Amino acid sequence: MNIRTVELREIRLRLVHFFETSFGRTVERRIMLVRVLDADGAEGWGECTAGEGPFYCEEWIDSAWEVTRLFLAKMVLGQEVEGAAGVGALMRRPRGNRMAKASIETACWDLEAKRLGVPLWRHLGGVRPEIPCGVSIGIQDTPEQLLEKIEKELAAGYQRIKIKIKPGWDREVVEKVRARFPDIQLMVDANSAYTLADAPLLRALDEFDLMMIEQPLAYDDREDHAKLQRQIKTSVCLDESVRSAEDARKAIELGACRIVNVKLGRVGGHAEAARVEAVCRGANVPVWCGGMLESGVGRAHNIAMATLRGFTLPGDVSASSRYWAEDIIDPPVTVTPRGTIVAPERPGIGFEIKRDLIDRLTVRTETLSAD
Ligand code: OSB
Ligand code: MG
Repeated sequence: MNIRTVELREIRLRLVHFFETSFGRTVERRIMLVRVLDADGAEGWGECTAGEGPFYCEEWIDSAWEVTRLFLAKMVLGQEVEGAAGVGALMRRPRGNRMAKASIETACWDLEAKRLGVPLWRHLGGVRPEIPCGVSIGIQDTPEQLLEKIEKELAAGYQRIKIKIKPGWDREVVEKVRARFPDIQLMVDANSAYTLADAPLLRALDEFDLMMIEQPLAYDDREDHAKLQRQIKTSVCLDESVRSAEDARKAIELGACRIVNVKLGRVGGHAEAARVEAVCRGANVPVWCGGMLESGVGRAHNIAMATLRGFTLPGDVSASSRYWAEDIIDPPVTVTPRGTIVAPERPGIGFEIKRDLIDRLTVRTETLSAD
Protein backbone atom coordinates (compact mmCIF):
# COMPACT_ATOMS: atom_id res chain seq x y z
CA MET A 1 0.00 0.00 0.00
CA ASN A 2 1.21 3.45 -0.91
CA ILE A 3 -1.05 6.41 -0.13
CA ARG A 4 -0.62 9.27 -2.61
CA THR A 5 -3.31 11.67 -1.40
CA VAL A 6 -4.92 12.48 1.93
CA GLU A 7 -7.96 14.69 1.66
CA LEU A 8 -9.41 16.32 4.77
CA ARG A 9 -12.79 17.94 5.00
CA GLU A 10 -14.87 19.30 7.79
CA ILE A 11 -18.61 18.87 7.60
CA ARG A 12 -21.31 20.25 9.88
CA LEU A 13 -24.17 17.96 10.79
CA ARG A 14 -27.06 18.88 13.04
CA LEU A 15 -28.28 16.21 15.45
CA VAL A 16 -31.98 15.33 15.31
CA HIS A 17 -32.00 15.75 19.11
CA PHE A 18 -29.32 17.28 21.34
CA PHE A 19 -27.06 14.82 23.15
CA GLU A 20 -26.09 15.63 26.73
CA THR A 21 -23.45 13.95 28.89
CA SER A 22 -21.90 14.90 32.21
CA PHE A 23 -19.36 16.97 30.23
CA GLY A 24 -21.79 18.96 28.11
CA ARG A 25 -24.47 19.19 25.45
CA THR A 26 -23.93 18.70 21.71
CA VAL A 27 -26.41 20.14 19.20
CA GLU A 28 -24.41 20.21 15.99
CA ARG A 29 -21.45 18.02 15.11
CA ARG A 30 -18.29 19.27 13.45
CA ILE A 31 -16.81 16.20 11.80
CA MET A 32 -13.48 15.75 10.06
CA LEU A 33 -13.67 13.19 7.26
CA VAL A 34 -10.55 11.70 5.71
CA ARG A 35 -10.36 10.32 2.18
CA VAL A 36 -7.19 8.49 1.14
CA LEU A 37 -6.22 7.63 -2.45
CA ASP A 38 -3.53 5.35 -3.80
CA ALA A 39 -1.70 5.62 -7.15
CA ASP A 40 -4.44 3.68 -8.93
CA GLY A 41 -7.14 6.01 -7.67
CA ALA A 42 -8.58 3.50 -5.21
CA GLU A 43 -10.12 5.36 -2.26
CA GLY A 44 -10.92 4.81 1.38
CA TRP A 45 -12.89 6.85 3.90
CA GLY A 46 -12.36 7.45 7.59
CA GLU A 47 -13.99 9.66 10.20
CA CYS A 48 -12.39 11.50 13.09
CA THR A 49 -14.39 10.95 16.28
CA ALA A 50 -12.95 13.96 18.14
CA GLY A 51 -15.64 16.18 19.61
CA GLU A 52 -16.27 19.89 19.28
CA GLY A 53 -14.16 20.63 22.37
CA PRO A 54 -11.54 18.81 24.51
CA PHE A 55 -14.10 17.44 26.97
CA TYR A 56 -14.33 13.69 26.39
CA CYS A 57 -10.55 13.60 26.02
CA GLU A 58 -7.78 16.06 25.11
CA GLU A 59 -8.45 15.86 21.40
CA TRP A 60 -10.99 17.97 19.55
CA ILE A 61 -11.76 18.69 15.92
CA ASP A 62 -9.30 21.56 15.49
CA SER A 63 -6.41 19.77 17.23
CA ALA A 64 -7.11 16.72 15.08
CA TRP A 65 -7.24 18.83 11.93
CA GLU A 66 -3.92 20.52 12.68
CA VAL A 67 -2.01 17.43 13.77
CA THR A 68 -3.28 15.53 10.74
CA ARG A 69 -2.41 18.34 8.33
CA LEU A 70 1.00 19.22 9.82
CA PHE A 71 2.31 15.81 10.90
CA LEU A 72 0.29 12.64 10.38
CA ALA A 73 -0.57 12.92 6.68
CA LYS A 74 3.09 13.58 5.82
CA MET A 75 4.20 10.50 7.72
CA VAL A 76 1.89 8.27 5.69
CA LEU A 77 2.07 9.88 2.24
CA GLY A 78 4.35 8.12 -0.25
CA GLN A 79 5.38 5.43 2.24
CA GLU A 80 5.40 1.87 1.03
CA VAL A 81 3.79 -0.35 3.69
CA GLU A 82 2.64 -3.92 3.47
CA GLY A 83 -0.92 -3.04 4.23
CA ALA A 84 -3.34 -1.11 6.39
CA ALA A 85 -2.06 -3.03 9.42
CA GLY A 86 1.26 -1.20 9.01
CA VAL A 87 -0.15 2.32 8.79
CA GLY A 88 -0.35 2.88 12.55
CA ALA A 89 3.41 2.36 12.93
CA LEU A 90 4.13 5.16 10.42
CA MET A 91 2.45 7.59 12.84
CA ARG A 92 4.16 6.36 15.99
CA ARG A 93 6.37 9.40 16.63
CA PRO A 94 3.66 11.93 17.58
CA ARG A 95 2.31 11.01 21.01
CA GLY A 96 -1.38 10.57 21.67
CA ASN A 97 -3.68 12.14 19.07
CA ARG A 98 -5.23 8.72 18.58
CA MET A 99 -8.49 9.98 17.12
CA ALA A 100 -6.61 11.88 14.42
CA LYS A 101 -4.46 8.82 13.73
CA ALA A 102 -7.50 6.55 13.60
CA SER A 103 -9.17 8.69 10.96
CA ILE A 104 -6.28 8.03 8.55
CA GLU A 105 -5.73 4.44 9.64
CA THR A 106 -9.37 3.41 9.29
CA ALA A 107 -9.54 5.07 5.85
CA CYS A 108 -6.59 2.89 4.79
CA TRP A 109 -8.42 -0.24 5.95
CA ASP A 110 -11.45 0.75 3.86
CA LEU A 111 -9.21 1.30 0.85
CA GLU A 112 -7.46 -2.03 1.33
CA ALA A 113 -10.71 -3.98 1.70
CA LYS A 114 -12.12 -2.25 -1.40
CA ARG A 115 -9.02 -3.14 -3.39
CA LEU A 116 -9.39 -6.76 -2.30
CA GLY A 117 -13.11 -6.65 -3.12
CA VAL A 118 -14.08 -7.90 0.35
CA PRO A 119 -16.25 -6.41 3.09
CA LEU A 120 -14.09 -4.66 5.68
CA TRP A 121 -15.57 -6.71 8.50
CA ARG A 122 -14.47 -9.97 6.90
CA HIS A 123 -11.06 -8.48 6.11
CA LEU A 124 -10.65 -7.59 9.80
CA GLY A 125 -11.43 -11.17 10.77
CA GLY A 126 -14.99 -10.54 11.91
CA VAL A 127 -17.10 -13.59 12.74
CA ARG A 128 -20.50 -12.04 13.39
CA PRO A 129 -22.63 -11.18 10.34
CA GLU A 130 -25.12 -9.40 12.59
CA ILE A 131 -24.21 -7.26 15.61
CA PRO A 132 -26.36 -6.79 18.74
CA CYS A 133 -27.38 -3.17 19.34
CA GLY A 134 -28.21 -0.95 22.27
CA VAL A 135 -28.75 2.78 22.53
CA SER A 136 -27.09 5.50 24.55
CA ILE A 137 -29.63 8.04 25.80
CA GLY A 138 -28.34 11.42 26.94
CA ILE A 139 -29.38 13.43 29.96
CA GLN A 140 -32.86 14.87 29.37
CA ASP A 141 -34.61 17.94 30.74
CA THR A 142 -36.94 15.76 32.85
CA PRO A 143 -37.12 12.10 33.95
CA GLU A 144 -40.47 11.82 32.13
CA GLN A 145 -38.78 12.68 28.85
CA LEU A 146 -36.19 9.99 29.54
CA LEU A 147 -38.87 7.36 30.20
CA GLU A 148 -40.59 8.29 26.95
CA LYS A 149 -37.35 7.94 25.01
CA ILE A 150 -36.62 4.56 26.53
CA GLU A 151 -40.12 3.38 25.65
CA LYS A 152 -39.57 4.38 22.03
CA GLU A 153 -36.16 2.70 21.74
CA LEU A 154 -37.44 -0.54 23.27
CA ALA A 155 -40.33 -0.51 20.81
CA ALA A 156 -37.77 -0.20 18.00
CA GLY A 157 -36.19 -3.44 19.24
CA TYR A 158 -32.95 -2.28 20.87
CA GLN A 159 -31.52 -4.94 23.18
CA ARG A 160 -30.19 -2.73 25.94
CA ILE A 161 -30.58 0.81 27.24
CA LYS A 162 -27.71 2.97 28.45
CA ILE A 163 -28.48 6.20 30.24
CA LYS A 164 -26.06 8.96 31.05
CA ILE A 165 -25.72 9.93 34.69
CA LYS A 166 -24.08 12.80 36.57
CA PRO A 167 -24.39 14.15 40.13
CA GLY A 168 -28.01 15.23 40.52
CA TRP A 169 -29.17 12.95 37.67
CA ASP A 170 -28.34 9.53 39.02
CA ARG A 171 -29.93 7.43 41.78
CA GLU A 172 -33.46 8.77 41.58
CA VAL A 173 -33.50 8.67 37.81
CA VAL A 174 -32.20 5.10 37.70
CA GLU A 175 -34.80 4.14 40.30
CA LYS A 176 -37.60 5.57 38.15
CA VAL A 177 -36.32 3.81 35.04
CA ARG A 178 -36.04 0.48 36.88
CA ALA A 179 -39.49 0.83 38.39
CA ARG A 180 -41.00 1.40 34.96
CA PHE A 181 -38.91 -1.21 33.10
CA PRO A 182 -38.10 -3.97 35.62
CA ASP A 183 -36.71 -6.53 33.15
CA ILE A 184 -34.69 -4.62 30.58
CA GLN A 185 -30.92 -4.78 30.12
CA LEU A 186 -29.96 -1.45 31.65
CA MET A 187 -26.63 0.30 32.26
CA VAL A 188 -25.33 3.75 33.12
CA ASP A 189 -22.43 5.89 31.85
CA ALA A 190 -21.00 8.65 34.07
CA ASN A 191 -18.26 9.95 31.76
CA SER A 192 -15.95 10.54 34.74
CA ALA A 193 -18.39 12.64 36.75
CA TYR A 194 -17.54 11.06 40.15
CA THR A 195 -14.62 10.44 42.49
CA LEU A 196 -13.85 7.63 44.89
CA ALA A 197 -15.52 9.72 47.62
CA ASP A 198 -18.80 8.97 45.82
CA ALA A 199 -18.41 5.22 46.36
CA PRO A 200 -21.43 5.06 48.73
CA LEU A 201 -23.67 6.65 46.10
CA LEU A 202 -22.34 4.35 43.39
CA ARG A 203 -22.81 1.36 45.69
CA ALA A 204 -26.43 2.40 46.12
CA LEU A 205 -26.88 1.66 42.40
CA ASP A 206 -26.17 -2.04 43.11
CA GLU A 207 -29.83 -2.65 43.91
CA PHE A 208 -30.95 -1.79 40.36
CA ASP A 209 -29.36 -4.81 38.70
CA LEU A 210 -27.37 -2.78 36.17
CA MET A 211 -25.32 -4.62 33.52
CA MET A 212 -22.45 -2.24 34.31
CA ILE A 213 -21.46 1.26 35.28
CA GLU A 214 -19.29 2.89 32.63
CA GLN A 215 -16.36 5.17 33.47
CA PRO A 216 -17.54 6.52 36.82
CA LEU A 217 -14.14 8.01 37.78
CA ALA A 218 -11.44 10.16 36.16
CA TYR A 219 -10.73 9.79 32.45
CA ASP A 220 -7.06 8.93 33.07
CA ASP A 221 -7.52 6.75 36.13
CA ARG A 222 -7.30 3.01 36.61
CA GLU A 223 -6.18 2.70 40.25
CA ASP A 224 -9.26 4.25 41.82
CA HIS A 225 -11.52 2.30 39.49
CA ALA A 226 -9.91 -0.84 40.92
CA LYS A 227 -10.63 0.39 44.45
CA LEU A 228 -14.19 1.23 43.50
CA GLN A 229 -14.74 -2.16 41.82
CA ARG A 230 -13.85 -3.83 45.14
CA GLN A 231 -16.55 -1.77 46.87
CA ILE A 232 -19.49 -2.30 44.52
CA LYS A 233 -21.25 -5.33 43.05
CA THR A 234 -22.08 -3.76 39.71
CA SER A 235 -19.40 -4.37 37.07
CA VAL A 236 -17.24 -1.41 36.17
CA CYS A 237 -16.78 -0.86 32.42
CA LEU A 238 -13.94 1.39 31.28
CA ASP A 239 -14.27 3.74 28.32
CA GLU A 240 -12.09 6.89 28.56
CA SER A 241 -9.23 5.32 30.47
CA VAL A 242 -8.45 2.46 28.06
CA ARG A 243 -6.51 3.92 25.13
CA SER A 244 -4.53 0.88 24.04
CA ALA A 245 -4.22 -2.86 24.44
CA GLU A 246 -1.57 -2.21 27.10
CA ASP A 247 -4.03 -0.05 29.02
CA ALA A 248 -6.58 -2.85 28.78
CA ARG A 249 -4.10 -5.40 30.10
CA LYS A 250 -3.14 -3.21 33.05
CA ALA A 251 -6.74 -2.32 33.85
CA ILE A 252 -7.72 -5.98 33.91
CA GLU A 253 -4.67 -6.98 36.00
CA LEU A 254 -5.52 -4.25 38.50
CA GLY A 255 -9.15 -5.31 38.69
CA ALA A 256 -10.23 -1.88 37.50
CA CYS A 257 -13.01 -3.25 35.26
CA ARG A 258 -14.85 -6.40 34.25
CA ILE A 259 -15.98 -5.05 30.87
CA VAL A 260 -14.36 -2.78 28.27
CA ASN A 261 -15.97 -0.35 25.83
CA VAL A 262 -13.86 -0.21 22.64
CA LYS A 263 -13.88 2.89 20.46
CA LEU A 264 -11.85 3.05 17.27
CA GLY A 265 -10.88 6.68 17.70
CA ARG A 266 -9.93 6.38 21.35
CA VAL A 267 -7.51 3.49 20.71
CA GLY A 268 -6.10 4.77 17.41
CA GLY A 269 -7.71 2.58 14.76
CA HIS A 270 -8.69 -0.92 13.70
CA ALA A 271 -5.34 -2.62 14.35
CA GLU A 272 -5.18 -1.46 17.98
CA ALA A 273 -8.91 -2.10 18.50
CA ALA A 274 -8.33 -5.70 17.44
CA ARG A 275 -5.44 -5.94 19.92
CA VAL A 276 -7.67 -4.59 22.71
CA GLU A 277 -10.29 -7.15 21.76
CA ALA A 278 -7.69 -9.93 21.85
CA VAL A 279 -6.33 -8.92 25.28
CA CYS A 280 -9.85 -8.78 26.71
CA ARG A 281 -10.95 -12.04 25.12
CA GLY A 282 -7.85 -13.72 26.52
CA ALA A 283 -8.85 -12.54 29.99
CA ASN A 284 -12.55 -13.43 29.56
CA VAL A 285 -13.49 -9.77 29.69
CA PRO A 286 -16.38 -9.04 27.31
CA VAL A 287 -16.14 -5.95 25.11
CA TRP A 288 -18.65 -3.88 23.20
CA CYS A 289 -18.48 -1.14 20.61
CA GLY A 290 -18.92 2.41 21.88
CA GLY A 291 -20.11 5.38 19.85
CA MET A 292 -19.09 9.02 19.44
CA LEU A 293 -22.16 10.38 17.62
CA GLU A 294 -20.60 9.32 14.33
CA SER A 295 -21.85 10.08 10.87
CA GLY A 296 -22.30 7.15 8.51
CA VAL A 297 -18.59 6.71 7.76
CA GLY A 298 -17.59 6.25 11.40
CA ARG A 299 -20.72 4.20 12.03
CA ALA A 300 -19.83 1.82 9.19
CA HIS A 301 -16.33 1.34 10.65
CA ASN A 302 -17.89 0.64 14.06
CA ILE A 303 -20.12 -2.04 12.56
CA ALA A 304 -17.08 -3.73 11.01
CA MET A 305 -15.14 -3.67 14.29
CA ALA A 306 -18.10 -5.01 16.28
CA THR A 307 -18.12 -8.22 14.22
CA LEU A 308 -14.91 -9.37 15.97
CA ARG A 309 -15.35 -12.38 18.23
CA GLY A 310 -15.03 -10.66 21.61
CA PHE A 311 -17.81 -8.12 20.96
CA THR A 312 -20.43 -10.20 22.70
CA LEU A 313 -22.40 -7.42 24.42
CA PRO A 314 -24.81 -5.02 22.67
CA GLY A 315 -22.96 -1.80 21.76
CA ASP A 316 -23.83 1.85 21.23
CA VAL A 317 -24.04 1.50 17.45
CA SER A 318 -27.58 2.32 16.39
CA ALA A 319 -29.61 3.51 13.41
CA SER A 320 -28.58 6.61 11.44
CA SER A 321 -32.06 8.09 11.90
CA ARG A 322 -31.53 8.41 15.67
CA TYR A 323 -28.89 11.04 14.90
CA TRP A 324 -29.40 12.54 11.46
CA ALA A 325 -32.25 13.71 9.24
CA GLU A 326 -30.08 12.52 6.35
CA ASP A 327 -26.92 10.45 6.79
CA ILE A 328 -23.91 10.85 4.47
CA ILE A 329 -23.95 7.16 3.47
CA ASP A 330 -26.38 5.20 1.35
CA PRO A 331 -28.23 3.24 2.50
CA PRO A 332 -28.42 4.67 6.02
CA VAL A 333 -27.73 2.28 8.90
CA THR A 334 -30.94 0.57 10.00
CA VAL A 335 -31.74 -1.76 12.86
CA THR A 336 -33.73 -5.00 12.56
CA PRO A 337 -36.80 -5.56 14.76
CA ARG A 338 -34.61 -7.96 16.79
CA GLY A 339 -32.28 -5.11 17.65
CA THR A 340 -29.35 -5.96 15.41
CA ILE A 341 -27.45 -4.41 12.52
CA VAL A 342 -26.62 -6.68 9.62
CA ALA A 343 -23.01 -6.23 8.46
CA PRO A 344 -22.95 -5.27 4.77
CA GLU A 345 -21.59 -7.70 2.15
CA ARG A 346 -20.29 -5.01 -0.22
CA PRO A 347 -16.54 -4.24 -0.39
CA GLY A 348 -14.88 -1.96 2.17
CA ILE A 349 -17.11 -0.23 4.68
CA GLY A 350 -19.98 -1.44 2.51
CA PHE A 351 -21.96 1.76 2.13
CA GLU A 352 -22.01 4.31 -0.70
CA ILE A 353 -20.63 7.76 0.13
CA LYS A 354 -23.05 10.58 -0.73
CA ARG A 355 -20.55 12.90 -2.37
CA ASP A 356 -23.03 15.62 -3.33
CA LEU A 357 -24.46 15.82 0.17
CA ILE A 358 -20.98 15.88 1.70
CA ASP A 359 -19.96 18.69 -0.66
CA ARG A 360 -22.95 20.73 0.50
CA LEU A 361 -22.12 20.12 4.17
CA THR A 362 -18.40 20.88 3.79
CA VAL A 363 -17.04 24.05 5.41
CA ARG A 364 -13.32 23.51 4.72
CA THR A 365 -11.05 21.11 2.87
CA GLU A 366 -7.36 20.47 2.59
CA THR A 367 -5.62 18.15 0.16
CA LEU A 368 -2.17 16.76 0.93
CA SER A 369 -0.19 14.81 -1.65
CA ALA A 370 3.00 12.72 -1.85
CA ASP A 371 6.00 14.68 -3.28
O1 OSB B 1 -19.07 8.08 26.68
O2 OSB B 1 -19.91 6.69 25.32
C1 OSB B 1 -19.63 7.86 25.61
C2 OSB B 1 -21.05 10.26 22.99
C3 OSB B 1 -20.07 11.21 22.95
C4 OSB B 1 -18.99 11.10 23.79
C5 OSB B 1 -18.89 10.01 24.67
C6 OSB B 1 -19.86 9.04 24.69
C7 OSB B 1 -20.98 9.18 23.87
C8 OSB B 1 -22.10 8.26 23.87
C9 OSB B 1 -22.93 8.24 22.63
O3 OSB B 1 -22.45 7.61 24.81
C10 OSB B 1 -22.86 6.99 21.86
C11 OSB B 1 -23.52 7.16 20.51
O4 OSB B 1 -24.74 7.04 20.46
O5 OSB B 1 -22.81 7.42 19.53
MG1 MG C 1 -18.76 6.22 27.65
